[in-house]
Amino acid sequence: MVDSNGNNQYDDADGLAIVDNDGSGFDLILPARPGFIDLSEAWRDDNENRVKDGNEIFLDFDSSGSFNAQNGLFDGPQCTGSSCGNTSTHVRRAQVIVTSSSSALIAVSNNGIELVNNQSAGSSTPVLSIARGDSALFQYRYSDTQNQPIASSSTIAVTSTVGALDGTVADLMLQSNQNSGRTGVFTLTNNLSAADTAINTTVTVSITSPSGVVSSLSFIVTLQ
Ligand SMILES: [Ca+2]
Ligand SMILES: [Ca+2]
Ligand SMILES: [Ca+2]
Ligand SMILES: [Ca+2]
Repeated sequence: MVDSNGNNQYDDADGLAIVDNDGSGFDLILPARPGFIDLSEAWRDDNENRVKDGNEIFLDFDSSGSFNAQNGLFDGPQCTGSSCGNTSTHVRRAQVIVTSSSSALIAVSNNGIELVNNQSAGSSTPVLSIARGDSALFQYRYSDTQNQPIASSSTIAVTSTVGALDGTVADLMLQSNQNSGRTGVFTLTNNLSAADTAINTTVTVSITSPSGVVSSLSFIVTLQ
């Protein structure tokens, strides 16, 4: 609440209950107008919809056996107004936690077209051909098995048996709770000399989880 008259107490002069907040705890809520933030009992918003659904657990502050919504009263100490409720409340703050699988999904695309992924049988024939001296740009997307971020501290490595790689070919997964996978970009250059004959190179994207589980995706590119 905002102590608008500066007397270190909640009193009627400080304003009435502000009920247009979801009380989910996902946001640090500070009142933008006189009054106090009126909170329901604290609950765990399992489906992140900012609504207390019937199957979500809650802290039963008043031991009533049921979930109490906002009560229109100021629940906290130093209350002298006509809207005083409980003398304390559960202070809460919510944070999304992602539990990642050790196995990773990997897909590689070129020019916006997916070439291969590690959920289906890989191709034993070349997926692309690169002229001598030219480069091709590849994007790879990776996630855990639920399309969430892979485990933090996983390592990501891109290798090729022939040709020159550049870009994000060695990376470390940082902590993240974004609701999606992550992408990297690399180029493969056909650095064969004029005297060389065309050759196939095998490119591999490999992800190693902190527990040592390796997920990888290999594909063949012809260096003309
Ligand atoms: Ca006051
Ligand atoms: Ca919910
Ligand atoms: Ca209750
Ligand atoms: Ca209240």
